[in-house]
Amino acid sequence: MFRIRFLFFTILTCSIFADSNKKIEWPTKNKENFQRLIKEINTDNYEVLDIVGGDFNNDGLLDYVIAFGGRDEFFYEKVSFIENHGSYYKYLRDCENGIGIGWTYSISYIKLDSSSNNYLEIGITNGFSGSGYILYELAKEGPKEISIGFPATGMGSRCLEDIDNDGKLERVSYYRAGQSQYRHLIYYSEWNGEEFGDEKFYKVEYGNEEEGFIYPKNPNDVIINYIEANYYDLKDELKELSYDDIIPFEFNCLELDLLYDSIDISVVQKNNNEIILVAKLENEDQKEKQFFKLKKVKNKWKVYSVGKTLNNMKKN
Ligand SMILES: [Ca+2]
Ligand SMILES: [Ca+2]
Repeated sequence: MFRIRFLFFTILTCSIFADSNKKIEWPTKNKENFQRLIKEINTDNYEVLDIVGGDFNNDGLLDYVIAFGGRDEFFYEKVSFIENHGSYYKYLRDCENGIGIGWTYSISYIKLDSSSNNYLEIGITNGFSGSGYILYELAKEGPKEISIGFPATGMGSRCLEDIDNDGKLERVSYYRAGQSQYRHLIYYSEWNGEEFGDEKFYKVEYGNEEEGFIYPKNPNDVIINYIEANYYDLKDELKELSYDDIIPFEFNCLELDLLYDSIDISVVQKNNNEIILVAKLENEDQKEKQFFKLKKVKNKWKVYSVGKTLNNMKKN
């Protein structure tokens, strides 16, 4: 069950799960020396789950990153770096997992841009709702962590990919946002040669079958959708849900993901094509009230006006 859930999640985002049937490519040169070294490093008698070769120091010789495991066939227990000196191999050190949570499960040799710099990327997951990466460069003493990408909430995914196909990798973040739509918000940051810059909004991706915005059927759902879209600043959704122009309002959704459970929406006034509802949010941290007037246009409920009190509703 656990594995199915994880796979389902990763398909929606960007991570590629380690292939358990992957054939291990052992180096062919100085093989005995290499295997002896592996035995020395592998004091806990793990299985070798993966070997990735790459010329990290640009000396024309392939260096190797070895993933050891044993708890199951997917997750790594340790990842070791071996430098190729031509006539012999030298163990430098293990790749630290500075994030200290979750499990690592994939290794890749990557370039972030057209420079000669080479990096190692290790995939990491908390096992159910979050996945990310750890990025290393090769320092003299061994692999050095230079960037960790993992969603702060533990929900969502961060990965390195070239979203605009310009040959440079961006750090891309996917967050599941709200419950009124099955949507992921996608943000990206550019690599400037040393670090990833500020996160910028990229786009919304809908995970439903239509892969698009689904207009909510009843007034309550319109309001929840409107509150979420306002919170995440999703202009297209707000526009779609508004009768006219978008009406700015403040509704402090500290626990937005729990909105469906904690919000109370009730009808104040109603006729065939017009309805006024009040949304109340009340818990330990907050107490909020917001009135919404909706009008029916071509069988869709649209937000006509919004206000903190019934007599003070804004209409743009
Ligand atoms: Ca090398
Ligand atoms: Ca790019």
